[in-house]
Amino acid sequence: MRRNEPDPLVPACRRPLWYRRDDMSDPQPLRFVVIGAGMSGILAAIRLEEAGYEDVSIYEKADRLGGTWRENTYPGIACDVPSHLYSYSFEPNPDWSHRYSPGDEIQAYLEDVARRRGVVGRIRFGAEIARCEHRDGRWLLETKDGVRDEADVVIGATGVLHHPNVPDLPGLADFGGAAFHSARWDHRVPLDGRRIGIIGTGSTAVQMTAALVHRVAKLSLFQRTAQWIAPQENPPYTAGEKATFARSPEQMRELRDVMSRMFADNFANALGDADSPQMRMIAEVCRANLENSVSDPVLREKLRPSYRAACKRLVVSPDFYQAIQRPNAELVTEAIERIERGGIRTKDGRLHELDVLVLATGFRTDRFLRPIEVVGRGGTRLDDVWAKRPSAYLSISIPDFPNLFLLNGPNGPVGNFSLIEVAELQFDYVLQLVEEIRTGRCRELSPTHAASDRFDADRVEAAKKTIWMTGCRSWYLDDRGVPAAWPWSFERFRERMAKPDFEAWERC
Ligand code: N01
Repeated sequence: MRRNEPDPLVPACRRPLWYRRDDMSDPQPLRFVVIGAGMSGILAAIRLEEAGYEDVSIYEKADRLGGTWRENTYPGIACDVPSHLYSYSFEPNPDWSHRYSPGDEIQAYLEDVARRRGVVGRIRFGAEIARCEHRDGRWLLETKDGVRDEADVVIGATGVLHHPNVPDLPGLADFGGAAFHSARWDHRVPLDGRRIGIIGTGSTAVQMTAALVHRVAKLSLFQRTAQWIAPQENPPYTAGEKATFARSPEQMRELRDVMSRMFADNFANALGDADSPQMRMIAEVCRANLENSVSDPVLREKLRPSYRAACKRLVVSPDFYQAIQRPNAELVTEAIERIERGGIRTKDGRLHELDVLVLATGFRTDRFLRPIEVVGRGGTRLDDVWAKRPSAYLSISIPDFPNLFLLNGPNGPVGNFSLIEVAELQFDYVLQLVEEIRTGRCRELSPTHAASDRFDADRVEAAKKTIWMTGCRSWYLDDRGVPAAWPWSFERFRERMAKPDFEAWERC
């Protein structure tokens, strides 16, 4: 028997005695637990309440909501999805300061929406779910502190870019100054006039470099791999534009729709076809940006990637190239030998003296619900099912884990679409599944193994054509080098999310 196949000795759906009812048509009051109070968890709570579900609790391990936007507070943080698109469709915000607004505005927006929509009262802060077990048709949950709860339906909204990737660099613990990961910024550490080292050249490091170089005495950027950088202007919205938005939410919705279409047509949809004209255009824009922005030919060659643009998650910046050319900035391309008390020693023997060291080294992107111990039907353990790599049918649900639905789960449209839009579409789908349970048409829902395997095989096949497989290292790639992301168009995602394909779901 393959590990993921159901144990034939365990009935597929166990219906507990208390559930046996003659009249299956009576609506059932369902209890929901949402894990995580970030953008997706807040969305789930709002949409559940709108749908008439009253028994909803959110468990949040931190003492504040906001997820990514609570945790990432590094200087220069902003979202590279336009703000009117990176907003809930039902909560347009006329006050966005810029086309791409800074992180603290997004955090304030989420807090404001959660407060006004009555979500905050549902959140149990400082409560980290450690275990979820599906037993006798219900989910039994337990926090790290031993608090127990039960639910009919669990929504996993634990995020994608959440667990910091802290590299195993020799001597890291010996560093004499302040050292922290970009998602654990220590705001007590003074930066002005000091020597700062940044390891990494992803979106985070690029934003941080541009924000810090004016403040510090010296900025050393340690580059393992060069990045293609697309120029991106970020104009502020004028008072007049904001007033127009406030008067006319309809106009904001139209803007959102236009942005969504443009984002999909000009960029996101084209990622699935490495040979598309849009990919060629993006390559040309990035190349011209490098040629026109960097005057020193030696530095320009150091900054020139050896792979195709958008193979890694495309980095956008209006000012990184200017920042790295400032006299107090240095791009270090020599590999890191070790960290020492006084700074970073590179393989050429040079010591780069530092007061502050920032690890802009990304995230462990294969975690999702983990480290929560999740035990599904018949004792199936998620750790075993995901031992090689995480997977989920349509990125939403896993065979043998009934009534557990993920938002922004494995292999979804991460990185190439607005994750708010993605989560909204996913939740529409989940609500239709839940409706089956509410109306008593079934008690448990999980995808069949066959549907899940087919989805995975199709996804892996389609991934071969994507730009992500054209020869680079990136956080999109799984242990086999296959992009763990939705390889098709956004339209296709929309279509798949519009209505559940019930033949792919085991209902009992
Ligand atoms: O992380 P990354 P990120 N020694 O994984 C390097 C979103 N985001 O935090 O390329 C030396 O992209 C690694 O090197 P290499 C967005 O989706 C969005 O920057 O693997 N270097 C790489 O340069 C983004 O893609 C926004 O060779 C090491 C860097 O660290 C995602 O978050 C802003 C190393 C990691 O880059 C992650 O971005 C910020 C080692 N041992 C983030 N280990 C916007 O909306 C790793 N690296 C704009």
